[in-house]
Amino acid sequence: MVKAVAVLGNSEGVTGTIYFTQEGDGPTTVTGDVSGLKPGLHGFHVHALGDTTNGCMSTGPHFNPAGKTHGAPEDENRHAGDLGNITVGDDGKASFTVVDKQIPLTGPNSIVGRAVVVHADPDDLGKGGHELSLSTGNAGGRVACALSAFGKCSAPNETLQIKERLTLPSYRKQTDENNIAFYDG
Ligand SMILES: [Cu+2]
Ligand SMILES: [Zn+2]
Repeated sequence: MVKAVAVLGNSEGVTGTIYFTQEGDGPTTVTGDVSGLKPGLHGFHVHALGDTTNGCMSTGPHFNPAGKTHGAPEDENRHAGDLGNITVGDDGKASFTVVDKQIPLTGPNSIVGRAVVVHADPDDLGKGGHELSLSTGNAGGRVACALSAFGKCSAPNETLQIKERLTLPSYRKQTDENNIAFYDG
């Protein structure tokens, strides 16, 4: 099991944590909690670069190793990074789980080290007829972004278990000796 995490935060009060897990060559499960967004749909993508020197603008276009046009997650013709929309409630919060086959955590098309981006507006999934529909889904500004990096927790409810495990002397010794950044299982 490979695990990654992206921790979102911006100056306008958007915060969130997005966990990724992948078992072998299987699909990747994305579990996230984001808050501080306006209610409604927000485009949610993996962008090509992990570069935030100019904020979310420098994360490049949607991750697109197959050279396709923008689409919905279930479409044949889509960018690998096209994860559709997240739905934000009236309280400004979104909790979501996405299972997707095109965003592996290992290998040449790994998304680890790339950026996860939440947009200001809905992603039209390539079907809006706007000049940007087939490149970005016309999802508006990049409200928040974060790099996905190797992590050790796979979901919010697992965090506690791992904290408990960290207090075990045998486990602490192992992680201290190896300086483990992530682990299998
Ligand atoms: Cu995007
Ligand atoms: Zn796209």
